[in-house]
Amino acid sequence: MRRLHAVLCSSLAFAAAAPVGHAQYELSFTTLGVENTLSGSSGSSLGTITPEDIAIVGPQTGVYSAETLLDHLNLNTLAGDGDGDAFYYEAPLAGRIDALEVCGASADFTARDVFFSTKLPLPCASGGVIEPGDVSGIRIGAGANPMIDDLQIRTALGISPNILSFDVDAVARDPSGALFLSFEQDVPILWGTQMLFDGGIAVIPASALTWADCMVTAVLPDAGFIAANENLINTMVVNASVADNVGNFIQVVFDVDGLELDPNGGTFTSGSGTFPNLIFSGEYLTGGGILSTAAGGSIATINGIPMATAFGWGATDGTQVGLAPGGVGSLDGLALTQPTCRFVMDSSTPFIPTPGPLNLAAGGADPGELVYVYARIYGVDVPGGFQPSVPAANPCFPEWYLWNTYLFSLPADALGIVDVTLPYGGGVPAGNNVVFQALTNKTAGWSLSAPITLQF
Ligand SMILES: [Ca+2]
Ligand SMILES: [Ca+2]
Ligand SMILES: [Ca+2]
Repeated sequence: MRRLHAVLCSSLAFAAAAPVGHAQYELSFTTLGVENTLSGSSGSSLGTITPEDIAIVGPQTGVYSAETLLDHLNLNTLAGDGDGDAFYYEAPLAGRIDALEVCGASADFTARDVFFSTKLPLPCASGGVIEPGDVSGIRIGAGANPMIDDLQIRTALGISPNILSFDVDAVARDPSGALFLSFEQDVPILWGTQMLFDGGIAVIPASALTWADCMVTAVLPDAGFIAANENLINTMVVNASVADNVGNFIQVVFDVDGLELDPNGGTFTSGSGTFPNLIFSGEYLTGGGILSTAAGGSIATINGIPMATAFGWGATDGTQVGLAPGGVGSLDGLALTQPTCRFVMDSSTPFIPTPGPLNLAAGGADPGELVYVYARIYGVDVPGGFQPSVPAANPCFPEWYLWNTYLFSLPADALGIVDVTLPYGGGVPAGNNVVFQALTNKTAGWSLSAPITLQF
């Protein structure tokens, strides 16, 4: 097996992150409830989208189905044992991924370019806690990597420290550097002179934010304001004339939960200014509906596909974003990108305290291509530890998790998935965690998967 390792490792060194060169968009999103992919993902655990998973749908997924981009087990591995309880598998981890943004080049973004907000505080093993009011990523080495944090948002919008339940639930970054935000609760802003309802949208203009790459390094106090209040958003919802997941007319948004720039451009005007058109999801937009501020309120269109069903034409059933129909709820976070490399591991058996089944799944391989699965026993669980990784240039997950044990290789099925359940008879000492990572040759080059950790 040494030779195989040598071949694969040298292949990684030559892999280049070449642009995919596709004009169409992919939509990354999170969901308010548990949903299933339209494809079924070959019956693997990748076919379940929980509120702690990030899904992606678009032209690169083969069939038009949402698929897992990053599973909660991947984020668990990235964050490490942040709560220091010497237990490396946490469920729930972050409650929900309730806001999503991709920063940097939107072509060929990787897991480290994904920024998000959480419902619960997410402690990171090597430093920092991602608070519900932050928008953050997790940097290599398991530390919080904020795009903008709770305190900066409070400063820019004049939100009192006495407001304890402060939770970002939608974010969109204008290429100009402005940030659009919505919150989970109604929040008094500008020192109580205005109320931003949960169905409204605030803006922090670019002139009030200093950026270093994808991180806000300074904010101007009290420079943000309401871009669209909840009444305006509700008017837009009515104007869109959109059906919910049982075909009923939707009259109010209830809560804006996801935001992104409208890929079709244009602007909207409110009482406070003129802004780029935004697309948004919301709590009453069931069936995974997405609307736009364009034309006074309309059904959003991505790659020419309407993102909801017009009232009178049946239900919005979720298939427009690649979810399996049947009571599909609303979308939570939204982020549009150019098509990107997707290769991810998951498992339906994250905690294996005694001998029994051990499930490993990988998704996003090219159909028929061999998927190589590797592992590394991290060792006896220490409080606050995390699985070490090193940067590795490849089109998919940008780090190698230092695996040293080859497990198996199998060809991916027609959906690009390998799903194996092995009889695990013991062998890993109890109280150890094991990191798994897959490798495959994709059209874009030799690619590493997002890693998972199983707890023994
Ligand atoms: Ca833990
Ligand atoms: Ca949040
Ligand atoms: Ca909101």
